[in-house]
Amino acid sequence: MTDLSAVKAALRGQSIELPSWAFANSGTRFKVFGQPGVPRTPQEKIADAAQVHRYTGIAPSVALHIPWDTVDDYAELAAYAREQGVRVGTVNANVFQDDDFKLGSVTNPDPGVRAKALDHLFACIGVMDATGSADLKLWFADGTNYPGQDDVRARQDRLAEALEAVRDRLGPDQRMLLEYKLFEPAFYTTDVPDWGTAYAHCLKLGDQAQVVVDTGHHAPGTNIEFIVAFLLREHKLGGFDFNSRFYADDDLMVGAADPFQVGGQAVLGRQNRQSTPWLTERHGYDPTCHNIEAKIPAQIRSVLNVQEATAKALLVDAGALDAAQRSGDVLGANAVLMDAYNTDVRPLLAELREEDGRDPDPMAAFARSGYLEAIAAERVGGRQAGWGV
Ligand code: AOS
Ligand code: ZN
Ligand code: ZN
Repeated sequence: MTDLSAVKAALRGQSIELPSWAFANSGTRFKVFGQPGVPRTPQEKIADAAQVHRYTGIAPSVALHIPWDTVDDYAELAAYAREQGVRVGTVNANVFQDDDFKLGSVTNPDPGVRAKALDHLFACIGVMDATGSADLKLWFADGTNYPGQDDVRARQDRLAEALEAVRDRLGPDQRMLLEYKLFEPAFYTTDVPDWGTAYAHCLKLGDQAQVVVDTGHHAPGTNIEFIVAFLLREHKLGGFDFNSRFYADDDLMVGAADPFQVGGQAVLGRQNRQSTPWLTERHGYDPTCHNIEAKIPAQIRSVLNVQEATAKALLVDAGALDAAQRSGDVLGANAVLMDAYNTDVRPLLAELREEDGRDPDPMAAFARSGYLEAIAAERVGGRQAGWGV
């Protein structure tokens, strides 16, 4: 039997970090569709993210992307976030949008370009110092497009050198989170293509380095639950970029392609007898591609999808599952999971919100609030996420 008050307590401890750039205009290389009222400044992105937290209660921090969120005074930005009821979270480095980085950033064959990339990573640590952020997220677009283009092994050496320099610059309470991605924008080799590569680098770097699992960054058929279980066991799971993945890295709403996978990962967190990753403070998600749907409601929907998956994971009867597994009862073990997965957790979550003084239906409450209409009237000239900012 599952103790519902313990489930609620665990859900109250959940926090999901929102990406600032998800609130700006975004799109694909084919077209960026503008939306009315999109933020013009980092402050407006934070204000929008704060709306998601206001209606869900589980999105209390906002990840920055530098230089997309460049401001003169980062301490002031952090204070502004606090006034809005949220805080600055992970700082995402961007070493992929400068002409100099055409052949790579920290793995570029040119030492001058590598130094420039490293300087940017150090600057991001400066932003962390000023905002109180504990985490630096590193995703590199580095790789090659053609066999023979560069020395793949030498690029690993350059990567290791840069990562060590970053590690040495971190404060004692700061972490570096290394994200991997199978392909794109490089199409022949990617310098951090998979969890194994990220893990190998992080292992050498020590305790302050951990791996980020972006759920959209794998080949079709990859068992992400296994990766999560492995990294949890090694204490190397730094966080998630929640994402969907119908075909490749689509950055659509969390769980849109495979709701069971999100739940499965939460379950694995429990099976590993650690708090689920969703219940730690350090995870975020990265849906940046709300091109055709309104951004704030899409973020609310994503956050709620993760919350529902978490609730299902918490409802798994751990005792029954353990007994079934130990006795080799394959069907029984699977049935325990499916019982939890098939539970409609929406009434439980509505009750939780009401107990906490929130509207039981965050989507409807936000729609009624008039916020979207207000920003559409107030803000003119909102920009695309990053590019040109
Ligand atoms: C890119 O595919 C990654 O998911 C990164 O997390 C990236 O920094 C983010 O999507 C913003 O572009
Ligand atoms: Zn990502
Ligand atoms: Zn991605």
